[in-house]
Amino acid sequence: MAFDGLQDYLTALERRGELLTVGEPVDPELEITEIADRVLRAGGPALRFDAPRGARYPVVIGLFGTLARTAFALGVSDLDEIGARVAQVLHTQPPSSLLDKLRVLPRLVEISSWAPHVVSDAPCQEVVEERPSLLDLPALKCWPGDGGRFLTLPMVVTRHPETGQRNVGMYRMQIYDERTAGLHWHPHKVGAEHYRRCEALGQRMPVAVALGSDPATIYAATAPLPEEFDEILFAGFLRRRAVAMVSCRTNDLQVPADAEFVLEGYVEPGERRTEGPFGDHTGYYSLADEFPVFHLTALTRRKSPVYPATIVGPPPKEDCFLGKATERIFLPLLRLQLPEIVDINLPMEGIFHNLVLVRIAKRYPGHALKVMHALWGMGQMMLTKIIVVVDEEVDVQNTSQVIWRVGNNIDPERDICFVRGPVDILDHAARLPGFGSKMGIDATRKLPGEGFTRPWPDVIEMSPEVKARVDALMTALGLEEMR
Ligand SMILES: Cc1cc2nc3c(=O)[nH]c(=O)nc-3n(C[C@H](O)[C@H](O)[C@H](O)COP(=O)(O)O)c2cc1C
Ligand SMILES: [Mn+2]
Repeated sequence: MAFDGLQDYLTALERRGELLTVGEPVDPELEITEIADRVLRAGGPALRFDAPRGARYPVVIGLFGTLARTAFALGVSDLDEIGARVAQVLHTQPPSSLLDKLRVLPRLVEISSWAPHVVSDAPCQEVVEERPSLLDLPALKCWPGDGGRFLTLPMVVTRHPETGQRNVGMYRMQIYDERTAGLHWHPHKVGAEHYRRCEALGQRMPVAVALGSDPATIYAATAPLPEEFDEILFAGFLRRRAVAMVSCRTNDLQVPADAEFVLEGYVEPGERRTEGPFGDHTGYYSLADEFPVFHLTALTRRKSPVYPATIVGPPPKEDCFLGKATERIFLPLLRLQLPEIVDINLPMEGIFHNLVLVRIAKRYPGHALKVMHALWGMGQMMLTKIIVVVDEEVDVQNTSQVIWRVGNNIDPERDICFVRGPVDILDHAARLPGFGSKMGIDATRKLPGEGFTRPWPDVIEMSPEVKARVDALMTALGLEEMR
């Protein structure tokens, strides 16, 4: 099921009892954060603040505030359903016989139906502001040490100046004044690459920022897709319905027609300004640093828009659930390259780039090392600080099991490998920004071919016959509750 934009999604949430409207005046500076954080920790509803102090528009937060809500936002009851659909598309073989062709035809037609289309009349352009100002937006100051107010859920649209390839990424923006904002794309992200290309050509780069959309489109902006893959096409796949796009008024980019607000503008080559500090998703402040500057040329909006926000900070926060969606949706993609991977878990406390637990079907000496190095060579996985590899009988979703196995199975000097390479720009412990060391822990059972000649003991388990006998006995013993 696809939603007709953010407000349609909010209506659906309300029907499920997952939207609370707050009529009391609440301050977008710090107060909304504290309320949203408490509600999220309690597994509570999404929140709509109708009277944020000093603001012209309502603020909504918590769109992805639980795992179940995130699944609902993406039109499924379980995120693995999307992973299964991804696997199905990936395994569509090129047809050989005519009969095969006829068989795959419906699927190919379905794939082409996800491609975005352009409309001329769009809700996000119902109002074109005559005096556009970023200060009209009820942007949050999230944490006490933040350097100002930030757009925290923006879909930032850019285009590669040579190939024309579009990208949509979620990169926070710090509002400086009516017409300018900082653009915090990390150097490893696609928006930053487009900007580097523009700078090399000495060109001004058009940028458009959409705020609010169908939640699947919002999620797509956070997905670590290969650089050549259009997030809007991916959103169409998630929604099972193409995204309608509309051309901007003052640049030649396109934005989702269903957006609440659209900020049109550009960044100049060579221009930088101090951005931050910002209470980040690591749970620490990311310190002030120099980032490119967005210049606003137009602000368009719906007649009655709502402003979408999120907060990040010490986990769990909403981005943890978005990350879990990515873990489930992208597993089949990883398995395409690395079929030995049975499952992965990026625990929320590991804030995604710090810790990845990998379950593999180990087949040969050095197999765990091969998997680590492959992951460090794959897209944003390259930023993973710690990769732990376990055997296929270990459920990586159960971190208690993983810790138990890892502690038992490693000889640290032998089984921990250190490598150097790019690390997340938010890694404050790395000795240089964005460049440092990473660690792999091979907690698989060691093989003779790996030089391990001692006997390897079995894990303790009761025999099945005794288990069956005791199943029956438990009731007789008055212990049926503990069966
Ligand atoms: C709430 C939220 C805020 C984010 N903020 C940033 C940010 O400020 N800078 C950044 O580089 N990535 C940020 N990300 C992560 C990117 O959106 C993510 O890496 C995405 O895959 C980037 O898209 P790209 O591969 O097209 O560059 C954020 C993610 C979420 C969920
Ligand atoms: Mn991208």
